[in-house]
Order: sequence, then C-alpha cells, then structure tokens
Amino acid sequence: MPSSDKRTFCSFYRPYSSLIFLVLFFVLALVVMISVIQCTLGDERSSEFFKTPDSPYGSSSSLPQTGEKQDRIEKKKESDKINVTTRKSRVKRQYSTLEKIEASLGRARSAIKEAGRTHNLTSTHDDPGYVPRGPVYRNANAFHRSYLEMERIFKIYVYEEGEQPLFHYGPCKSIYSTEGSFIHAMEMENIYRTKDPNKAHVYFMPFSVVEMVKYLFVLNSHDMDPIGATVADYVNVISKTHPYWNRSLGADHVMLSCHDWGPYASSYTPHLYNMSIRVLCNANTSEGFVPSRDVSYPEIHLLTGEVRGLLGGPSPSRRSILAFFAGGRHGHIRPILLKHWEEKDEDVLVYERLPKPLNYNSMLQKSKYCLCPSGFEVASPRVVEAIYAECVPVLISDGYIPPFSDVLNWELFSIQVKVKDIANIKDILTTISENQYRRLQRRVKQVQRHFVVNGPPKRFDIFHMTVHSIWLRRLNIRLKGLGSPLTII
Ligand SMILES: *[C@@H]1O[C@H](CO)[C@@H](O)[C@H](O)[C@H]1NC(C)=O
Ligand SMILES: *[C@@H]1O[C@H](CO)[C@@H](O)[C@H](O)[C@H]1NC(C)=O
Ligand SMILES: *[C@@H]1O[C@H](CO)[C@@H](O)[C@H](O)[C@H]1NC(C)=O
Ligand SMILES: *[C@@H]1O[C@H](CO)[C@@H](O)[C@H](O)[C@H]1NC(C)=O
Ligand SMILES: CC(=O)N[C@H]1CO[C@H](CO)[C@@H](O)[C@@H]1O
Repeated sequence: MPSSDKRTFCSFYRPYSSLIFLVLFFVLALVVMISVIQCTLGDERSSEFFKTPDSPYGSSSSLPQTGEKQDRIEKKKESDKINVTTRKSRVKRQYSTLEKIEASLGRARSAIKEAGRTHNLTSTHDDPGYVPRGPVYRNANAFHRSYLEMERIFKIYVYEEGEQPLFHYGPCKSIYSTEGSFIHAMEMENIYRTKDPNKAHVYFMPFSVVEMVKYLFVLNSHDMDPIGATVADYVNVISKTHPYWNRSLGADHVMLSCHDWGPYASSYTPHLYNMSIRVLCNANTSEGFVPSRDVSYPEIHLLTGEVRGLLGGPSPSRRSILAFFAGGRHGHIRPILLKHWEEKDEDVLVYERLPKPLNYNSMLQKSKYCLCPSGFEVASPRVVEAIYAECVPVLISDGYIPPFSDVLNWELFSIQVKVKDIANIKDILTTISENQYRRLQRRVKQVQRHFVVNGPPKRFDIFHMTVHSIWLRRLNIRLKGLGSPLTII
C-alpha cells in the first residue's frame, strides 16, 4: 500500500532531507558569495574563518595529522600576531559559553529539585497538552518541571560526519524499528537540535549498529570486529575533528542502539563504553549497563513502521484469558517458561507456535496479563506490545532495567516475576484481586502515551521521553573549563 506507506514516519524524513539539502545549498551559496565579496574588498581575516583546516567548522575530509596540525598552528602564531589574538578571544568566548551552559543546567537542576520537594503526586505546572499525575510517576511534579526545562533549554548537536546507510539512517520497520525512528527524528528539524556545537549540551553520534550488522557482518563468521572497529574509528574521527569529545572524555556524548550487539559494539572504545550516555534496548546490568549513566530504550516490533491499529483493547471485564505468551525458544529464560507452561493450562496460555486460527494481536487484547520473558537478550518487544494492547505486562528477566524507570514506577503498572518463580506464575497472578488488577490496567493505559511512536514526534511520546532520559543523565554531570574536565554530581 504505497499511499499508507507515505505516511510512515521514516518516509517523512526523505522529502524533508531534500528540503534541508536545498536550504543548505542556498546557505552555502550565500556563504561563498559573502566570502568572495569580502575577498574582493580585501578583508582576508573573515574569509580565513571559513577555510582554516583546524577550525571546527572546516571540512572533515582533508584532516591533517596531529603533528602536521600542530606545526601549522605554530607557524601561524609566529607569522601573524593579529590572528593569534583573534584565536585567543575565540577560545575565551568558547570557554565562557561552556560556563553559561553549566550555569543554565544548574538553574534547571535547582528548579527540578525544588519542584520535587513541593509535591509528588500531581504536577503544579500549567500545561495545555498534558499534566502528569498519579503514583505511576515517581514524582509527577519533578518530572513535569524537568520536562518543561528540557523543552526550554536542552540542545543536542548531531555530528555530520559519516555517510548513509551506516550513519544518519536506521531501520524503521522490524524488531529494531526504534533504532531508526530515533535517528530519523534526530536528523529532522526538532526543538532540541542545534547546528552550533558550542551551544549544545550533548553530542549525538548518529550511527546504526543494525545497519552495520547488515553491511559489515559476514554471516556465520562470528566476527564482530568490523562493527566494533567502525564505531571506534568514528569516535576517533570526531575526537580529532572537534574539541568536544576530548573535553569530557565522551561523557556528554550519546549513542543509541536497539540491536542485541549495541553494548558489544561500544566495548571497542573504552570511553564510549565507560563514560558516554548509551541508549540501549539491551539494558543488561550484567553486561555493563549502568542505570545512572545509560538509558534503557524500548524495543518495539513494528512491521509497517507505524502504530496505527495496535493501540487499545477491551475493558478488563471483557478479557477472558488470564495470561498469554507465544514465541520461540530463545535464550535461557524462555525454555524454562515453555517447559512449565507450554499448552498445559487453560488459564495460562503459552505457545512456542501460535495455533493457526488464533491471531497474535487479538490474543494480547483478550488477555489480562501478557508474559514478557527475555529472549536472546534482556529486552523484549512484548513489553510495549502489551502496553499498546492495554494488557498488564509480566516481566520475566534477570538484570533488566525497564525503559523510563527514572520517571515511571514500573511496580504500579506491571508484574515482575523472578526466573526462579516461573513455576508459580499462575498462583502469583491469581492472588492479585480484581480491584488491584483494574488499577494496574488503568495505569497501563495511562503510561501508553510514553511508548507511542509518532511521525513526527509528539510531546511526551517515546522520542521525547528518550530525550528526557538523556537530559536527566546530562544533568548528572558537570563540565568544567579546560584542565579539569568534569565532575559527576
Ligand atoms: C513525597 O515524597 C516523599 C519522599 O519520597 C515521601 O516521603 C512522601 O510520602 C511523598 N508524599 C506524598 C504525598 O506522596
Ligand atoms: C583528542 O585526543 C586525541 C588523543 O588523545 C588526539 O589524537 C586528538 O588530536 C585530540 N583532539 C583534538 C581536537 O585535540
Ligand atoms: C572501563 O571499565 C572497565 C571495567 O570497569 C575497566 O576494566 C576499564 O579499564 C575501563 N576503561 C577505561 C578507559 O576507563
Ligand atoms: C545478561 O548478561 C549476562 C552476562 O553477559 C548473560 O549471562 C545473560 O544471559 C544476559 N541476559 C540475557 C537475557 O541475555
Ligand atoms: C595566516 C593568516 O591567514 N594570517 C592573516 C591574519 O590576518 C592578517 C591581517 O588581517 C592577514 O594579513 C594574514 O594573512
């Protein structure tokens, strides 16, 4: 259906990108014109600004070696006093920009803390769009203040280095759809993106591990080196071309991946692994995921790239099945679930393959509880499938940090079952009273908006919630001027 395809989020990006190119072309033409005019007027200083090899605005393709670059800087210093002073004042200006940035973050931090002290269940802030309320938020007032502060000041710079499809591109359909949808949303015009890296609070590296697996991984080779090396190479390029990576050792840099190998791909670059903000679907605390620094990102299996037709379901009284699961024998948790429950019970319906007449989505909608065991990795697209179908998710995993746990109280809208308790699932679920169940289900409906993929994004949806998680991580670090790079607060 090409007509509905046009409306999908990712194809939004294409006409948009050609528009951006057009605009860029005109801007470039203008810049060339201005510099030509200035040259002819004899003002060499300003035209110099556009072509210095070590200017952060210069082209990245003809990078000189470090030694060579140093030489050039030295020569310049000797040859021209006036330019040395321009350079110095530029460094100074940059330094105070950083101080201004940190000061504004400091004010946001205090405002959020203050809001958190005042009230916790309902926000006291005006908002024509949405007012978070209820215990499902850890602190609704602090969250709302934080969200509004983010909308007001948060700025993200997206590195321009790298070519499609490994960079600036990602899948918007399939199980890894959220990797592509975030990259596309970031590449599009949005309220956070800034073209001026000196004004940014964080720096986004728009590479796609899913695309790297597609193009660089040789099937059955078990060799992931090319992927890790490509990521390491990218970090190397941006840390040579721009001053920002070295300034913070990557602490204000962001990567995102929904692929199982996302964490592994980052492990080839020690500071990316240990310092940067990694937005990962595979949020496994046993594989280096640190909840205070990294961001857990929802995995959503979108066949068409959009959520139309997936949202909503019948009321609690019209849900006849207690619990439901259908899926392959992946990883180490699902075999245990299948061993205990596969086609053995009339209330807990567990299948490795869904029998022919049954429809997966309508099964989710007919169930009270939807079982979400980890598969090959900790995250399961079933969690968001359940939330979309307004079925209470039952998380069965080890060391998994669910998405947006920094804001949402998962205990109040999901059930968490330990792997050792899989045999008792029916007892655990049947002891939950009807009233308790209705409360859980109502809250699932309440948090649904935070997991919805929109093209283009809408306030409080998955895109903005993810940016909000990044914003909170950035509030946790403080960058200082040259010398002492950062403190964690
Ligand atoms: C607000 O939060 C504090 C600290 O988490 C808690 O002790 C208090 O009971 C909460 N107040 C309300 C009204 O929930
Ligand atoms: C950042 O540090 C690396 C090595 O530590 C160095 O090669 C690179 O040139 C530095 N980048 C800048 C912009 O100074
Ligand atoms: C990253 O963390 C690991 C584990 O804590 C440690 O072994 C490694 O040395 C760290 N790397 C850097 C560059 O800090
Ligand atoms: C989480 O990581 C640990 C350590 O690598 C691994 O043993 C475990 O299987 C992972 N969990 C899942 C569900 O893959
Ligand atoms: C290296 C360089 O381009 N230096 C320029 C700095 O500014 C002076 C005066 O405007 C120019 O004469 C130099 O060419």
